[in-house]
Amino acid sequence: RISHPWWKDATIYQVYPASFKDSNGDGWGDIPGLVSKLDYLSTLGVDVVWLSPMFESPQADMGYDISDYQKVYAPYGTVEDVDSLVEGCHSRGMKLILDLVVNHTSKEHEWFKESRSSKDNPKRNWYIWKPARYDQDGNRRPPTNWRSYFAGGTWTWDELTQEYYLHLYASDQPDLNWDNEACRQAIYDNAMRFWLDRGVDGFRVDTVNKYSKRTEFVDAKMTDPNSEWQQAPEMWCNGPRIHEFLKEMNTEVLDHYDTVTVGELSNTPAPRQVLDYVSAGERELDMVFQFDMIRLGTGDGFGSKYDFQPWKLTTLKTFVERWQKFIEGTDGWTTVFCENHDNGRAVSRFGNDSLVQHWETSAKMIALWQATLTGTLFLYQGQEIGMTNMPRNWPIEEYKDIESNNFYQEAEQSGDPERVEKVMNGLQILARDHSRIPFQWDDSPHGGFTAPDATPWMRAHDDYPKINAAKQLRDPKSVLSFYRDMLKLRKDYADVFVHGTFDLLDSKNEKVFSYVKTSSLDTQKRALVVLNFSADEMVISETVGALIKEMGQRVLIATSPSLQSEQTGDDRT
Ligand code: TEU
Repeated sequence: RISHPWWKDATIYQVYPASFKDSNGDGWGDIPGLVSKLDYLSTLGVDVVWLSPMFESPQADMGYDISDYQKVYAPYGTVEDVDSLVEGCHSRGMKLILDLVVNHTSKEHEWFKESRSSKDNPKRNWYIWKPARYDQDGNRRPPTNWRSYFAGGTWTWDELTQEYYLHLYASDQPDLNWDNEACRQAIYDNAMRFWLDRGVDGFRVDTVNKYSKRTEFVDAKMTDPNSEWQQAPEMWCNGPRIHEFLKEMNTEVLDHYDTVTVGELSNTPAPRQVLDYVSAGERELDMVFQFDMIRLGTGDGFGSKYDFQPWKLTTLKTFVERWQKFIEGTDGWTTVFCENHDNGRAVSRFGNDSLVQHWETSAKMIALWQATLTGTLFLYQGQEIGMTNMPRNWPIEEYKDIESNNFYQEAEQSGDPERVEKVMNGLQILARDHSRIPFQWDDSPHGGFTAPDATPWMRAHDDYPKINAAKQLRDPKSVLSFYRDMLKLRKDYADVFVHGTFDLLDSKNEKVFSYVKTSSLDTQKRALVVLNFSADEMVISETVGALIKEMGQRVLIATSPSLQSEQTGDDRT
């Protein structure tokens, strides 16, 4: 037995507080609601709960705009409720991690209010302020032409002090200036130590590669001729001091606690660069989310994110293979995930969500796929019951996300109906809203998420009578039961599934995804995984057929009942 840090074998379950469980009938999920479901999570096989931001916030970006790191947004509860949550997790042998959102704050944070109050305020340099530029006609222009993630530019003019401030996301989310030492110390104290001292076990670190901006603030090259704003991730991702900052965060804070960190690395595409963040020897982050696969289907540029691009299974395989293999022979670690609060539902994107036909096998296939991959496994709330995207016929008014709304408005303002249609189609598949609708607990009104007479902050899915946790808990063959079985199997054969090596088979096959996992302890111990990503009945390929002969026909687990019956008890291998 090799001993690993606890978080490598863990299954981590993401809870989006607004939409998980409402205990007081105000239409918003809350921490007491989450506490009431801890037994459900523990029975499923969850080891760690990751709670998305529940801090004080005006909710311009659903809590990713924090106005006080040490307070809880009142509809979610209180700091004492978080204490009960920590206690509730720990008493069940589970851990709790929070979101660490410190690339930016809300514009309502006291720090920003002070910073914007005058040019000589001591906190002026806690944010990034720049003077205007003026064009030939004397018109005021922002310092650069950068496009923000949420459409529009990255600079907002402040009348009082006559300068622009930088925001990579909404103008409500000014970027903190990590180059300022006092600002970094305040972050460590307010956003980190405060919660670690209360027993929290670590953080999911939001937008972690964006703290260090490049020192020269120059225009990005024109990639979108239809817009005045140009994408410029190279100006702020993986900047010059980023590794210094992350090392400091460890020596100053994390090293003094037993924690786990998982950082979000959008726009860090190369394995070598990713390793710089997650190599254990570097002491920066324990693991990261790399975004290649989760971005499948999105348009190439910032501005075209919702121009849906059909994708091929072979591309998905390439991404999975790359991020499975990049740690081989290194001291790095990887993660496995196919859903979160920023993306559409996996069964609707990677599988088939037709309730009349394929939904159930498809959701189980995704479980089988995810639970047999190497790395720390992350599940997003509702994935375990196969929750699907919002119905296609829901109008734009049901989309509440700032990003969805900004992209839609931008299309409308273009005056081009085709553009509007294109963006709407993209949103119907990819919008962040799909994962944010209420959790479907049972078949009572609003899927049992809130009181029957309450108005949930987002509408519950029309299909909750068919897809809900209560129904699936009663059924040993349900998607939920399958997830529970898969999580157990993953633990029983952790050397193969969590820590094993990955070898892709039939890389060119566009319908079936097959691979072999080999134990990290004994290379004779192998598992063959065969996943039919198509709606067609497929015949086993020659390569797979030969392997089945070589390995013996012992079926460990299958999504199809006929295959399942071939399972041979103690003979399992
Ligand atoms: O997301 C950052 C990020 O890298 C993007 O994937 C983001 O989801 C957006 O869709 C870009 O188009 C994190 C949070 O997960 C997200 O919910 C926040 O909106 C964002 O940071 C800002 O804090």
